[in-house]
Amino acid sequence: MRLTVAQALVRFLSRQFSERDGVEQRLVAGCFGIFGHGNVAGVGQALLEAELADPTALPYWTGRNEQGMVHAAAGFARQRDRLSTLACTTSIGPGATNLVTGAALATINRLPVLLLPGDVFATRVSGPVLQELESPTTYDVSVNDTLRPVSRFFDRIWRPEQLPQALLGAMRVLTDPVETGAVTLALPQDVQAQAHDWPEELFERRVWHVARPVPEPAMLARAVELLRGASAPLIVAGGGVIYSGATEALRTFAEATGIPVAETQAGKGSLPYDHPLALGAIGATGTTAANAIAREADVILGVGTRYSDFTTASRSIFAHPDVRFVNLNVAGLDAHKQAGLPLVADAREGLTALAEALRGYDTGAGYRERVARLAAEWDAVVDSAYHRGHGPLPAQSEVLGVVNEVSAPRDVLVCAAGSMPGDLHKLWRTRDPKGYHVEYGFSCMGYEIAGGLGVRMAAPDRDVFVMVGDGSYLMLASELVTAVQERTKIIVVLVQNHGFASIGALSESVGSQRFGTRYRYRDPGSGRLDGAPLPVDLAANAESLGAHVIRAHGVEELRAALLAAKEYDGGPVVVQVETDPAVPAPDSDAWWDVPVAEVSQLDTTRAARASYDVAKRDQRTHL
Ligand SMILES: Cc1ncc(C[n+]2csc(CCOP(=O)(O)OP(=O)(O)O)c2C)c(N)n1
Ligand SMILES: [Mg+2]
Repeated sequence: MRLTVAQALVRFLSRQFSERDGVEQRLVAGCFGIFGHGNVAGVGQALLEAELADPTALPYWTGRNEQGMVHAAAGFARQRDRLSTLACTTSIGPGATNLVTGAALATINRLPVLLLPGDVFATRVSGPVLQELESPTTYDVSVNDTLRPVSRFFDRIWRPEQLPQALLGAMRVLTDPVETGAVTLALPQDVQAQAHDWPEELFERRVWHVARPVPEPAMLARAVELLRGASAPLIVAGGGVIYSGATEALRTFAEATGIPVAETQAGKGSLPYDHPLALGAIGATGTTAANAIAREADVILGVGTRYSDFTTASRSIFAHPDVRFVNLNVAGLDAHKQAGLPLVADAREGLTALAEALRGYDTGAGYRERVARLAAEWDAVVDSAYHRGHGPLPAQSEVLGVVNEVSAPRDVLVCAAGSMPGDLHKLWRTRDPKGYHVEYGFSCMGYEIAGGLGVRMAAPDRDVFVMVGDGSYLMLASELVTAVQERTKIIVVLVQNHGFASIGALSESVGSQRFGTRYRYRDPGSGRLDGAPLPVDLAANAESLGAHVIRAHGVEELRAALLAAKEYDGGPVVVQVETDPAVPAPDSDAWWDVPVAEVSQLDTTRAARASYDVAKRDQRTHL
């Protein structure tokens, strides 16, 4: 079949499916793009031809910023448990390098996204082409090589003959739960347009099975032995529990054994918040309940977690002198962490096998009661944080409370950076395994709106509440326009506190006096950024982009606005609310390692360093 490289690529992608547990879905459900000279005549032409022949072949959406397109693809993939994703086509040069942040986010969060940047001429006859990087030492690098370290698979298609193998390799990585992340196929602009005779088999319908590896019996036996000897075990549930669809298996396992469950950011939703064995969030942004149990636990069963520094409170939270780890994880990299006993397997398969092998084991009524009591104490803290009645501006925790109370159990909460992820981790009451979507692998300002768009595209039957700070909004709100164009309903709660409340509080805690974290005029007198607040009106900004905007003053107006937003059906709604940045969320009783200056002229820094040195003593490496 004679087609251009780009036409062959589009035709191939339209025929790829993933399958797990017998359920098939499109592997690449569509393509975001921004055109430039590096892709308009190649991939752009192929997408046009495909759309005219069959609009469902590879649906196309126009993005506003390439980074935003990748965020949307990552949000989509996460909502679909990594079984389906989107492609992103870009021009060469800045269009391609704008992908880097999104690619890093996807790879760090282990989310499949397919990136298709244009690249410089393979023939080099027209070089240096507009936006080409010229190196005096080598002619075979381009700006796209910046995508190599942030991609789990990278290939450049210098010749049409290379395309079939590259495509098969790309699909393999996208559908492998261990290897998945950003997959980049760089496409020189002349090669995109080049015709070639392709074998028909290339375009046959292909179904990529997503594996559920089972635990090795020898390792299972060792894990069971360790767990049977535990008197105060704890499960740390990570994102792998959700992606594997293992929440039911987890619940059955926890109920049978009496082992309580603490959740990482990606694992939040593994159990409903009010389950008797749910301790809620663990670590630096955890609940006092989970952190108290974590300090005493003698065996930690990590399930689908990569033990980020927030989860381990920078390696200070697992304080039992003889604590041991059993790590059920599909990825060897994670299974071996904390010198744990590696149980390399799919979360659902592993939990089912463990439940069977641990029959008869129970932590006992006393332990179950202690867990329930600590959880109830935390729940009372959440309740008062939701209903603080702070004035004149509400506290952020009250805003989270109203969003939680107005949202339906199956609605999805999306967030990524600022002070909200930490507050949400400890305070959000999750009622559905797919109801909580905080991107905290990369914690990327600007993910929120774009990621929320992808979530809604993946789950059109759920309302999506995007919580975004003013700083994150300013970083990247442009996909609002995409949501307007597609009439995609997302409810954006824009929390205005005039700067970086999160980093401001962090700055203060490390003795840096909130330096450079407020959005203030430079004061002519002091010469510093401590003048009046800036006259920025983000609600007007959102309005100007075509979003439906509601300005809410205080908690009750916010409630009414969100109820109205739930009823609205004309595309994105932005609800702006101003909060008091000075009210902190309830304390987690946990630490985060942010090194403080060892010598300083400032009293604040010296005091912070003294506290840092004390906290550092609790840090340990588990060997
Ligand atoms: C792209 C990016 N740049 C910088 C940071 C570091 N950072 C984390 S939170 C934050 C401030 C966020 O401000 P805002 O969105 O207003 O949220 P708030 O802290 O006020 O809750 C910054 C600068 C980041 N996470 N991502
Ligand atoms: Mg802010």
